[in-house]
Amino acid sequence: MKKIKQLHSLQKNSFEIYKFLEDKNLLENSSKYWWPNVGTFEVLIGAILTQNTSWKNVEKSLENLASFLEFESFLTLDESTLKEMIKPSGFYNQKAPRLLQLSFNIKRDFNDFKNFQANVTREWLLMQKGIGEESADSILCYTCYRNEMVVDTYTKRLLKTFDIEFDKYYEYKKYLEKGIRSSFDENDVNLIYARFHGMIVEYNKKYL
Ligand code: 39A
Repeated sequence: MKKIKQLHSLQKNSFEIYKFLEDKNLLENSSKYWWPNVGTFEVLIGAILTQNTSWKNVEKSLENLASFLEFESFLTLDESTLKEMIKPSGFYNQKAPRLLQLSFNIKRDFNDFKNFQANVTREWLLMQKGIGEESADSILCYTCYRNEMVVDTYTKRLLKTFDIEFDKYYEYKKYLEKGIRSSFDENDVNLIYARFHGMIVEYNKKYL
């Protein structure tokens, strides 16, 4: 349920917020989709490691994991080695077994990573231990190139500055997706969602 803080007619739709962010050149030093190495297994690992920590810490863990970032080589890691490698991004006692279990489940249900990318559903991801809505949408948007917008605490903080607040994750998601879907060609939506979320994160880091 939306908490109305100003007249509807004065409220921005999400495309106006997208344009407001675009004007600020927030992604001038980023890659095309903002998240590095989109479409790879590394993004899935990053989406779990970034829970409750900063991206700088995730980068340190990803550097430690450099030779295990391919799906098949990640499967060869044992839990204690993985814990050691992901220590910089915190909660390693939780994250290591969850990452390994997730990888085993991908192997069991999809056999290879390409098949996972093409066929995984949001429901499958949400059944995995340690994957909530934000991580599921990050994996779908940045690993699988799906039209799914990510909502996180940065999103909520930015929208609050425009007096836009909702109770539920899916209400934020629908609000953000609606303005973009009605303004862009269907084929461009994944890229726009990816950049929109990236701009929201960078705006928070720079201004909020
Ligand atoms: N918080 C974050 C990030 N900050 C990020 N980058 C910068 C590139 N990614 C990919 C995810 N979460």
